[in-house]
Amino acid sequence: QVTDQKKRYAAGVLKYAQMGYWNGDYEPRATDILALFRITPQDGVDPVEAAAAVAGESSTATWTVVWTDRLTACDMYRAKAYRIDPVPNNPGQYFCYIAYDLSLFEEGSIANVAASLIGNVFSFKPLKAARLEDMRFPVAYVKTFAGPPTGIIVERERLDKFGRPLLGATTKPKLGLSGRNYGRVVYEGLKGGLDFMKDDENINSQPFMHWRDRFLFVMDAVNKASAASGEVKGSYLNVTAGTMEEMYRRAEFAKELGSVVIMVDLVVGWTAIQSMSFWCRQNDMILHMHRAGHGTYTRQKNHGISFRVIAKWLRLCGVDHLHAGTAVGKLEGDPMTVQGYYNICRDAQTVADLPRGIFFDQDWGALRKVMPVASGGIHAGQMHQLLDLFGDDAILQFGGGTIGHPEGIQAGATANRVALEAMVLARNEGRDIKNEGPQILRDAAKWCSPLRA
Ligand code: CAP
Ligand code: MG
Repeated sequence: QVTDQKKRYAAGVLKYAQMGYWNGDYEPRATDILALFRITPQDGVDPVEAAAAVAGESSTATWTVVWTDRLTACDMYRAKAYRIDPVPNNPGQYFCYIAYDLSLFEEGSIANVAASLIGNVFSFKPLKAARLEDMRFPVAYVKTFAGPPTGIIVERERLDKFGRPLLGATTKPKLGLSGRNYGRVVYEGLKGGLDFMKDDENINSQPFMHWRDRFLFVMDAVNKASAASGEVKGSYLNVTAGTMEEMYRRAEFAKELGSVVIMVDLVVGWTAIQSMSFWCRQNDMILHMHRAGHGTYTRQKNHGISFRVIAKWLRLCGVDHLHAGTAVGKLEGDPMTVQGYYNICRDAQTVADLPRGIFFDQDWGALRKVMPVASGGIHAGQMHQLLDLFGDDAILQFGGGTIGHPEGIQAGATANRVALEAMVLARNEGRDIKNEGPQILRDAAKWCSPLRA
């Protein structure tokens, strides 16, 4: 193998490898940031060279040796591709492992991590495709981030809700309701038994309902439903806007009205998310994160970025709720892979788990835990599957599955709450909810007409 590699060096095929971006003997250090890319080299491109090129372009290299390299500690600063494995059952694809020295990154900045890791490599000619599958952050780097402002434990204490998943619903239709009608939907959903209502991703401040009207009517609904039920309730007020100044203004108003939670969307960008997280920490607010657009780069199996990487970045950035998929419902998702995302959100230490798509152990260094959100075409009839797949520390969110109920919104919310409580009770009594779930639901429906409907 070594002779073969020497020959290829001599033939000039392994340019990036020759520049020092491949080191098959390298033992990653505990302080290195590690990345796993799935690469598909172009026909005729040596996989070692392709891996070295990814390491090069995501750290210090450009397409040729430059004189100024020698003015830096270039041996240390070069990322090192140190391992490459063919991807089972996918001819032409390779898993390549790359180690980065900690000093290549700015403390507490996902924008900086992203600029390196996904900056150039995805349009690089020697590769047909590249996908960032997973990353391992050393605790030394994790501790440069503040993480979730509230976290699962503090959120449950503030809400005074324990021992079951939380329930939510996205107000529908997505666009077009006036403030007053919007508030009515929120009131009915919360009064019927949900813990949270949610603004949709594309509700910001449109001509049919300006943001202040929405906030006023929503908070009126939240306060009335809380008073009527004696429970703490909330509605994720989406503060996503065109500038940071405007987002802060909206968040301040939400706080002034007594909201426990605000929402931003992934589309605002990494730095904006970190800034909103900081604001939430200062103001004792829960931060809900919706992930609009993620499918444009997370869904392809051989190109783009895995959502597990996005989830890791978001936990570092500091969000409290994160849409992480369902595996049942209207959107694509494999149950084991989705469970892997939930583990990233909720583990104190994430352990490598290949069937769930997790390649590295990850020590979260006491960063708080993110509450994963299951949403997208789910309804009360799937309660046993959802509870079995995700356990208690999750938010189950039924938009159409509440507001589409044949007897109305409040009935939809009640059906979901009763289905959930029946299922939690059955599980706590030791019943096999996975298999007996439909029967448990039918039994509960005998006493609950909204569930029966
Ligand atoms: C769900 C939803 C959410 C998706 C996002 C929608 O509505 O409001 O945006 O769930 O997906 O607009 O589709 P329904 P994910 O409950 O009516 O389906 O949670 O996977 O990021
Ligand atoms: Mg939505």
